[in-house]
Amino acid sequence: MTDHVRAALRAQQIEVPSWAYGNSGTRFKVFAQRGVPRNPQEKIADAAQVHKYTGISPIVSLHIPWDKVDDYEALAKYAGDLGVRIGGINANVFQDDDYMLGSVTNPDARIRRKALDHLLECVDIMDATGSRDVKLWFSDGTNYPGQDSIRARQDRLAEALSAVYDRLGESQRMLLEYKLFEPAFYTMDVPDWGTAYAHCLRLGPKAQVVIDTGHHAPGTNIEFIVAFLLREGKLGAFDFNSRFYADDDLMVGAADPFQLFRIMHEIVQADALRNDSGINFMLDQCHNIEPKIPGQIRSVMNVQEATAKALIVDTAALDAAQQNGDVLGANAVLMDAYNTDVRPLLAEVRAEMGLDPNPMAAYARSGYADKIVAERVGGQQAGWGA
Ligand code: PSV
Ligand code: MN
Ligand code: MN
Repeated sequence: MTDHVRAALRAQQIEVPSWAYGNSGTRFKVFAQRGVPRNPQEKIADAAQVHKYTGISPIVSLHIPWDKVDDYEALAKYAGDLGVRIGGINANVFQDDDYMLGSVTNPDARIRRKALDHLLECVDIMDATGSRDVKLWFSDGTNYPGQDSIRARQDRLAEALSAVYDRLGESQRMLLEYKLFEPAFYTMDVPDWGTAYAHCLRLGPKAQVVIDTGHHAPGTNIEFIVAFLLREGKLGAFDFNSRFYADDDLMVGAADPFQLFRIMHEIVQADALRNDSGINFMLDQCHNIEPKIPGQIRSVMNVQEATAKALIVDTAALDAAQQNGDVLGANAVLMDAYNTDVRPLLAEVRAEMGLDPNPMAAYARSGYADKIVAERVGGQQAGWGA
């Protein structure tokens, strides 16, 4: 396999979420697992294990206040000592009683101010951790026609976003995440990529759109959105996960590995895999019934496999078939890559990186799972899905 494919695979970086290591579940039940982290430090330690065995996940996103600590600089140093660094800061303006009718779009100015103060606090935390991105997802919306003015809520949203934007430092960015529905069921205030894109466009170059792969209507062509936003320079990040029905937050690549390949194909074709492309490849998942660290390792490997398949697409043959209007030929070029077993290639790449060729087996052998079960009593809930 050509050197550039191997080099791209060695350089790839995937950011893991701190909340994937805590207990999570559905509204019906959170099943507690033994050995889960009791604090942000232990979540970071678990994330460092994922990096230790995959070699391509050196960044951990935080969610505030789930990961609240007194000293964020010290937390960043702690992460660094474990060989990882703190990435995106995810704001949380959806878990307070005050936010029942919205956070930044709430009709009550006092509650809007409280939500905005939290978003600004997240930027302060970025200053301390050296993070580049603040990720904004709003549960804001309405459940019934007439409940509130759709237009006024957009005005309130724009006002809050602009206040956060103005607070960003030179090299900091704001990532705006959309979601079709849930928890609001009639209108969400940021329901789709078009709404997120329009707000980001008005704000300026430091505002970018996040695609959470679980946040669309069934059947939505996500790779089209990827291609469009890439072309406009407005794709800031992914929240990768997979879904069978709605926002399932299952392991990326589990439900539809072909979709993941099609997404990575658009990324590779746009030369956007490079770490300086400004696209943050994050996971946003919950491991409700599977063990968490292996769940993350598997997920990173799934993204890596889709990436490897996208990298081995015969671009010259694809171009030629497309130019010649050879519909079946072009499709065959893509399917050839997708149907290639890239696991031997990835095993070789890992060996080149000084890693075990089989990250799942290496972690299982390491004894870390038994160690945390013995050491940690009373693990924390992820903060989600109680
Ligand atoms: C909302 O469903 C979301 O995808 C946002 O990214 C939140 O921050 C995250 O889930 C929490 O898990
Ligand atoms: Mn998300
Ligand atoms: Mn989600």
